Amino acid sequence: MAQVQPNANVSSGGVPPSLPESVREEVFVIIPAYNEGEAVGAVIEEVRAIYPNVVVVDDGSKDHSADVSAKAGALVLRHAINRGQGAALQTGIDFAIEQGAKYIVTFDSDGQHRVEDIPALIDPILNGRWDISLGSRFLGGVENIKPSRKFLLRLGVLFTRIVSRVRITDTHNGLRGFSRKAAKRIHITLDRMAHASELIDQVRDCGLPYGEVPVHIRYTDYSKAKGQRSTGAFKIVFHYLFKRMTG
Ligand SMILES: Nc1nc2c(ncn2[C@@H]2O[C@H](COP(=O)(O)OP(=O)(O)OP(=O)(O)O)[C@@H](O)[C@H]2O)c(=O)[nH]1
Ligand SMILES: [Mg+2]
Repeated sequence: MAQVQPNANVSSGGVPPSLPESVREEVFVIIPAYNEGEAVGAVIEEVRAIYPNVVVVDDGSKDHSADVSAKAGALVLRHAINRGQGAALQTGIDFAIEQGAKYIVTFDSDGQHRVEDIPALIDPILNGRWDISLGSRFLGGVENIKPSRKFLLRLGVLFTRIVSRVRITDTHNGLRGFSRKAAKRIHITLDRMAHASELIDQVRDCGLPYGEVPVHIRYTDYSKAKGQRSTGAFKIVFHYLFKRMTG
């Protein structure tokens, strides 16, 4: 049986609060959105104040997410039907590569992520330390999370440790950074939420160094009402294991 991988590298802090303008212009921030019309505009404005290249992938929303995103200055790609967060991320990553992105950040549209965390994701890539930064709320911080969600996320970490044999501290965190080289090696095939586990397997196997970066996640009343149900965890495990057995 394969050995459990040693703990992933961890960023030790000391990261500058902002990146040079020349680097910021090479960053593409990919924001998947599904019925996030209420929150996505403010998220885009906050990100665009610092990172000009913001790509929203409107995942077949039935609300005005796409219009709000375009008004806030994002480049908007649309799925004609709702395909899931995994599919939305892959669409955004492919587009960013095509556009010549040097660094790619994935960032949620429900207001849970902080723009201030982006330099810490890019810095180790910029300095050649690794190619993939995985955000960790358990190394950084998390506000207003329900204990039941925290427990499920911890179970997810244990699942990843046992099944994928990767020791990281926050498997289902959508805040990540990739070098162009790494983004080209990632091919998400699980359209819905199980993509996070598939992604970790690809990170493990892609032959590039990776590490974890402390980030802060804030759960708001809006994001809690809009976010995942705990029962979704069963679907994630089922989709992921089915793919592993058949794929
Ligand atoms: N739920 C859902 N989100 C999608 C979909 N496609 C894209 N997304 C976006 O993916 C991001 C993460 O979705 P969430 O449902 O908040 O998932 P999460 O943050 O892992 O879960 P919570 O901890 O419950 O917030 C959000 O920006 C969504 O708008 C989809 O089909 N369903
Ligand atoms: Mg969320």
